[in-house]
Amino acid sequence: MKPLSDTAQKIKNMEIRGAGRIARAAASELRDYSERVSTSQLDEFNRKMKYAAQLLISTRPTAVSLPNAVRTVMRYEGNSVAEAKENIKKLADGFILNSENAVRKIGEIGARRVRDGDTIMTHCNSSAAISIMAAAHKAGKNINVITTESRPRWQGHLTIKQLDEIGIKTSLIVDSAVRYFMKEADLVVMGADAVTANGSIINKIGTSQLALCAHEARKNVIIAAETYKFSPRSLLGELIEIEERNSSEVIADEKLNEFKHVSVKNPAFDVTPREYIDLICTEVGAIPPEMAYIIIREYLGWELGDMNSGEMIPNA
Ligand code: RUB
Repeated sequence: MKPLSDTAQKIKNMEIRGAGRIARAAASELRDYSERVSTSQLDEFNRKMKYAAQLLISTRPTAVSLPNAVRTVMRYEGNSVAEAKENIKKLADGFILNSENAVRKIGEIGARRVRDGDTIMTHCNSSAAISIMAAAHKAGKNINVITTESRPRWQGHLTIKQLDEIGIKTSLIVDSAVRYFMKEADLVVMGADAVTANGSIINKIGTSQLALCAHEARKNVIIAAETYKFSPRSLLGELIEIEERNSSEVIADEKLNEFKHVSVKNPAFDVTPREYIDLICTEVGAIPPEMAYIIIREYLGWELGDMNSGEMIPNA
């Protein structure tokens, strides 16, 4: 398979997954793809870059980090193909470096909200959320983590492996046990695929029921999210598309075919309203969800006019 379609396929089938990793993989593929485009005609080069950008964006619809990363790289300029390639490399490398630094910074900021002896409940597998736990552990705080399995794709198994490697004590629970164990948790820390202008967050299916349980039990919910996960298009009133994945992730096709009246619903993400979120921890500070609009305006550099232009990459 060609490297561009190979990367697109890996993102689609979740070999590369997690909103931050997806974004970095797309930026790095655009850079490498641009190197491989052999034309000296700028028009043709631009056309091919747009094709690659659209292909990468189409792989997964929910993680806003993906179109935001692609758009960052596609802001390239240059009067020749060579100049354009150089600029693309600079933008892509800059995005990747900023992204890695952002995850580290979120850890440092978020760890201040974790007290010695705390038990943290988490869901799915978020690098940004784990960065907070790792930083708290590194600071010498004795923490325990309760991790959900995160069916149907079992991302909780990735989380327990990562936490185990760091040396953090972790309990693995089934997704339906979150309310049962909420009494043992001091706070909830999770990641995000998207943050909307009104401060809602979109993350792995089950995030909203965990946040609701935490709210009921008066436990704080911290969402770890880099600024490039905020959705500029939500300012235009657009809703984030929730990815619906294949039924075979939930039940084998042969088993499902035994039934006449059964269908499977498999949304990969859900929306947690801002009422259930205490803090969104970004690399530029820990903010209340109500401040999401400011992040979009100040840090993503989006203007409404910009969004209405034909150059707009969809769904960012
Ligand atoms: C992953 C998921 C993660 C966010 C944030 O879903 O919901 O919580 O993407 O991850 P999937 P990170 O496994 O379907 O991609 O903090 O690593 O960006």
